[in-house]
Amino acid sequence: MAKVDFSKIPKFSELPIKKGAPADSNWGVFGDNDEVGCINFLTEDGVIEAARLVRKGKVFRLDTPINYASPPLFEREPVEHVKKSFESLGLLGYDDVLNAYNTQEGSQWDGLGHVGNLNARAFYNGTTNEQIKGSNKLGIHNWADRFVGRGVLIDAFRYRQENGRPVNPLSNEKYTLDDLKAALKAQNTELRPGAILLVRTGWMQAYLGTTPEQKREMAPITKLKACGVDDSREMVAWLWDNRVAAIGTDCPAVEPWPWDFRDAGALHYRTLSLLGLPLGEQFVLDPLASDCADDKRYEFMLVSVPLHLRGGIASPPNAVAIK
Ligand code: UVW
Repeated sequence: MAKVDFSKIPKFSELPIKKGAPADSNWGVFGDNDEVGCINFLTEDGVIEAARLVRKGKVFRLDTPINYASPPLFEREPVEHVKKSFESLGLLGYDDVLNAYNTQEGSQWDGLGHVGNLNARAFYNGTTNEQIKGSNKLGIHNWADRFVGRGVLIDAFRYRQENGRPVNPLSNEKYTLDDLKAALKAQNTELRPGAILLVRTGWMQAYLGTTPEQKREMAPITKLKACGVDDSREMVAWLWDNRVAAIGTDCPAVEPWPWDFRDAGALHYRTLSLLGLPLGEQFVLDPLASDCADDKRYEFMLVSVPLHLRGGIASPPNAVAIK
């Protein structure tokens, strides 16, 4: 992890800094060859600061169990878990084999090779489609030992509920920037540079409360409706100006679903391809949120160890929050 001089990072209003780079992109800010994007905001000092937040010894797993969604959302394949036996070799033992494992079947970080910018026809930092297809450029392996820092939870679902404006998570309602800021204020939580931001939208709790039949009905890409975070320019300006290293949510797409793939203003494009900002989806945040509400501490150490998959597009977060 390199040292980052946060005072030298340009403000959103100063972007882009590189000639020819798309509007609102940070391409070149971390160097022309950078492949980790906003994960650069996670520093050694930040890890030490995060470790100081561990006071109770409580650990919260943030990933769904593999195959939790039945069927998986967005028509992703279910995993077939086979226990391969070695009995024929005289050994009473097994290996696991996961057939058709899609790294986005449940909780996931979207890596920087997941989507490219429509207008520039390029991925983060100008990476070409050919490079994504034919090399390990922008692969998830670049984050394998980098994803540790101060986690901050915004319980936006609770905030909206307590303020008499409840969100229906199984609709495409959005949480605005004002909602997030107001929830932070109500929680008395500060967003400092290098935060791994988690936003509880209430989707996971609502989804888990549906019947198997309802889950089957809502899973197809054309049927799913889910709440999420507003895709506005102000939202990404705020994330960038606060030096947020990653944003993870308990909903399927971070932004409300459905979003229009042809809309260059979609949050996926604004974050992953223009800012190199990781998006996290389908996280398990309810037990953590309940603990934060109890002790009024919405900050913790967050340790995420993405798959060490060279060139990988995405990964289960393999994440824990430690308080
Ligand atoms: C979508 O928006 C389809 O979500 P994901 O990042 O999982 O592709």
